[in-house]
Amino acid sequence: MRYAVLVTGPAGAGKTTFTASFINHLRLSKRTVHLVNLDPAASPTSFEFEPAIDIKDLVSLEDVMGELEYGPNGGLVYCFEYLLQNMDWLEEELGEYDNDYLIFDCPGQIELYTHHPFLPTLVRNLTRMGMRVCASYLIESQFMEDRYKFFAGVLSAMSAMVNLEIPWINIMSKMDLVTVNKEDEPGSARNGIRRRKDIARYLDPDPLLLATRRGQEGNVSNPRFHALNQAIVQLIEDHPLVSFLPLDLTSPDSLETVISHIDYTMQYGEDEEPKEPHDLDEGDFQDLE
Ligand SMILES: Nc1nc2c(ncn2[C@@H]2O[C@H](COP(=O)(O)OP(=O)(O)OP(=O)(O)O)[C@@H](O)[C@H]2O)c(=O)[nH]1
Ligand SMILES: [Mg+2]
Repeated sequence: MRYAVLVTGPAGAGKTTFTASFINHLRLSKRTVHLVNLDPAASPTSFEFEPAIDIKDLVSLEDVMGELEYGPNGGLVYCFEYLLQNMDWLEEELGEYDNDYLIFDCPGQIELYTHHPFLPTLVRNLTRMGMRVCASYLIESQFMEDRYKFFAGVLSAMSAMVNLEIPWINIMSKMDLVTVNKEDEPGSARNGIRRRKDIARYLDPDPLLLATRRGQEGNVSNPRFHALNQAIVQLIEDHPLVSFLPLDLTSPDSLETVISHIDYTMQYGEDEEPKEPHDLDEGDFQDLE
């Protein structure tokens, strides 16, 4: 059986870094894992592990920009169109990996997750090839510093989930950057220090975070936004699709918990009993009310 994990999410969310830690962890557990680089703009120095399959062998952003005079964004879209037309190239490359775990490091272009047909087509192809596919979607913990940015992240995750319709894990990355203040100090969130209770409200998004503080942060005093916020609150309340697993790469337990959830959604190791994911209560940031 082959397993494919797509590592997705907006620019700079920590996809490439997570991918490397993921591979490292699986290799230490003596599992066969390979990196597939799908980012035509990735620099060769950004990888800790050599990709087994690299989209840049088919098409690179640098060449597209140089030869066809595209800008960086148009160039990326061109690269994906090109890959879409050359799926047989990818299929051929993937053919060599028979019984393996493949981790796909995806680019950070948000268009790719909201409306571009590239990822749905890729998923259809992988599924047709008999792979079990799941996606992880990373947003970084700094998104919790600004509730509007955070809900934009939640909506982007929802939109990507609906677009792909495959088993899905949302991850709050870079949790090492969040310092937790146990005291209920007023204003602590504004200084980048959060209470554990607050963090729990973000990991399992509490739409009231968006509704109750209207106008208090200065940038949404226009009443028209109130109606919009209410509508978004309702959407998130009615469709609670998104919750986040915290990922702190400085903690091996945290990484292991996230990986156990990914394994579980794909029922990794079909001949074994399905494994329960690690209990989230072991993590640092849950259920602290
Ligand atoms: N503190 C901290 N920094 C991180 C972590 N993960 C990534 N970073 C930093 O965040 C930046 C972006 O990380 P990448 O892994 O390249 O992010 P990416 O999502 O692959 O970025 P793109 O491919 O450009 O979309 C780098 O400077 C990393 O060093 C983390 O867990 N903790
Ligand atoms: Mg990257």
